[in-house]
Amino acid sequence: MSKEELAVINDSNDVKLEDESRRKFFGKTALIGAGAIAAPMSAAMFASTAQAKRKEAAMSPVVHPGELDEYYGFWSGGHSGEVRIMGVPSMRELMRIPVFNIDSATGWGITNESKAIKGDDYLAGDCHHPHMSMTDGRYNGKYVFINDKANTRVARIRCDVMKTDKILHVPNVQAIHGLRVQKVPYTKYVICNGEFEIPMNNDGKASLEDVSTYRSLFNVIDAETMEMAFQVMVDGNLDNTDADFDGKYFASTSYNSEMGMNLGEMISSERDHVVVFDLARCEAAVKAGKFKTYNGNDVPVLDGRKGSHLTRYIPVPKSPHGINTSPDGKYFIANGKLSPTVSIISIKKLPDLFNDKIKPRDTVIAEPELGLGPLHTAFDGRGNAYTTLFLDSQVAKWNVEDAIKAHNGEKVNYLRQKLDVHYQPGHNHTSQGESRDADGKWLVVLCKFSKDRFLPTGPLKPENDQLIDISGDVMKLVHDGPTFAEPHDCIMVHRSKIKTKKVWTRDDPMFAPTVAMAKKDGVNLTSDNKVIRDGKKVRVYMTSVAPVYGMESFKVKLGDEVTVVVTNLDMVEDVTHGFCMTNHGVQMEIGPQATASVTFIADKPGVQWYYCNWFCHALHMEMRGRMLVEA
Ligand code: RUQ
Ligand code: CUA
Repeated sequence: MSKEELAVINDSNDVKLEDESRRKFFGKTALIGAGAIAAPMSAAMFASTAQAKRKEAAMSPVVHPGELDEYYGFWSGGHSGEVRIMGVPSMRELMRIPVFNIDSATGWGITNESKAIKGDDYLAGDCHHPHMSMTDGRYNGKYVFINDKANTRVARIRCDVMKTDKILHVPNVQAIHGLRVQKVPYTKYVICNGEFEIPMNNDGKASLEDVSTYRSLFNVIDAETMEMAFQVMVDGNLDNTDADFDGKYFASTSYNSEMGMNLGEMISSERDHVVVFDLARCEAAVKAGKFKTYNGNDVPVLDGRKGSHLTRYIPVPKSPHGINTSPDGKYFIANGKLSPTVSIISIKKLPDLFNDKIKPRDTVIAEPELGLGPLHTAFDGRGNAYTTLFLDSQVAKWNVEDAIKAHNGEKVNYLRQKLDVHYQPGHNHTSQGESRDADGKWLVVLCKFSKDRFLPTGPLKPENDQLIDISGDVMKLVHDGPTFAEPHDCIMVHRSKIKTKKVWTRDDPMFAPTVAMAKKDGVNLTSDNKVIRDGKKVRVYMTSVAPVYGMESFKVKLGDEVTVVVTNLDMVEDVTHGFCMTNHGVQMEIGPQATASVTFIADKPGVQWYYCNWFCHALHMEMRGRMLVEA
C-alpha cells in the first residue's frame, strides 16, 4: 500500500472519512461497493440502517444511576500490586482487590489471615495479566489468576468473595511475566513465563561474564492447589504466553532468543521465536522421571531446549511480544513489536510439526503487515482481529482469513480500519474475546500515556483506558478513562458468569485458622467476648454488631503481644465493620459474618482508643472502646 493510502486510512476517527478511505484503499474491487453507495437506497438497505441505528442505541457506554453494567472487568493494577474490578461499559471502578500490596482499608498485609496467605516477605508487587479460570474454553467464574513480575509470584483471587486466597512464589526463575490459563477441558494448569534469564543454580557461584548457565523457564502451576506442577527449560527468554482450545499446546514468545545481557545484544537478531509446548509429552516426561531439580527444591524441571521432543521453536520476526489464541481455536498470533507484522501460526499444523513432518516455518501461514509496534491482538468472534500499534498510537482492525488469502496471493485487503488511540497502546482486550464466548461488543485499549486527555495532574499523569464500540463495521471510540499505575492487561467477563456471596459464611477457609485458634482457647466466636492470657501473649476476642463492639474495654500489660479477633455478627449485606487501634498502624475490615484478626505489640502505656473505621450506622462515630496498657 502507498504512503498516501496509509495516511488516509489512518485518519479514520471520522466515519465519513473512513468510508472514503476504504473505497480508495480497496482500489478496483471497491468500485462495486462505491457504486452501491451511490445508488438509491433499497428497502432492505433502509431496514438494515434502521437495525444498525437500534444496535447503536443499545451500545451506549452510559449506565444510568441505578443500572448495572453488563460486564465485570478485571484490570491489573500494575505496579500498585492490586487487581481492580471495573464495570463495563461504564468504566466505573467497582472494587479494588489487594493482592501483592498492603492495603490499609481492608487490612490486607496487616491482618493475620492475609499474612498467612501473603507471607511477610514483600509488600509490593507488579501485576500484569489477570485471567479467569475456564471450563471448555469459557469463563467459569471461579478464580482470577494474576502474576507479580516484581517478586516472581502468582496469586489467585476467589471470585465468590473477590479476595486473594493463594500466593505462590515460583522457584528457579526471576520475574514472572506472561500468564494464562489452560482453557480446555478446564483450567487444570496456570501457565506463566520466567522472563529474566538467571543461572540455573543461582547460588552466587556464576559470573556476570559467562552466561552459559543462564536460562528462562516455562512454569506450569496446578490451579487448584496453587503448587508447582513442573517447569520447562527453554532456549532464549520468555515473554507472553497463551493456550490453545484443544488442551494440547501452550505457546510463548521469546524476545531475547540471543540470550543477550544488554539492549544491543537482545535486539541483534532479525528473528526470534515462539516456543510451543506439548502438554501430553511434558506430563509423560514428568511421570517417567525425566527431569532434574535445582536450587535445593523438588520442582521437576524438564529440558525443553532445542532438539527436545517436548517443544518446537518457530522463528518469527522480531522481538515478538504478545501471543493470542483466536477464539475459534485455529491460530496463535504472535505480535512482532519491532516488526510491523504479526505471525499467524496454524494450530492445526502443530501435530505435524511435533512429528517432524513439516518445518517450523511451515506453521506460519501468514504474516500480515499492520503498522509500527504491534504488541497485542484481540478478537471479536466474527473473524476480525484488533492489534495495538504502540508506535503508531493506533488500533488496526483486520480480518484473519483475508490476511491468509492475501498471503496466498489473492487480491484481498485484510485491513479494515485503523483508529487513533491516545496514546501508545499496550494491551487491548475485547469482551470475552479470549474465550469461546467472544461477543464482539467492546474493545478496551490500555494506553500507556494520556498526555493531554485529562486535566493535568503534575509531572505524573494517569494512563488512559479507552473504550471502543466494535459492534458495527467501524470502530468507535466512546470513552476515555484515567487509571493509575499502568493496568497492563484486563479481561471482560459477562456478569452472568459470576456469582458473588452477599455475606461470608462462618465456615469460610479464609478465617478457618482463626476459628481453630478460638476453639483451642475455648471461645465461641459468635457469642463470647473474652480476654485470654497466655504468658506475654494476650488474645482479645470480641464481636461486633452495629454500632457496638462486644467489648467496650480491655486491659493488657506494657510489652504484651496482643491479638485482637473481631467477629462481625451482622447478617445484613453491606454492613462491614472496621477495627482500628489508634497509633498502632493497625486497621482492618470485618465483613458481615466474617472473623478477622490482627496482632501487635502494646508498646505504649496508657489509654488507647480503638474504633470502627468502616461506616456502618448512624452511631458509627460512637462505635469505639478503650485498651488500657498498664505500665
Ligand atoms: S505485557 S504491553 Cu506485561 Cu502484557 Cu504487553
Ligand atoms: Cu461499625 Cu462503623
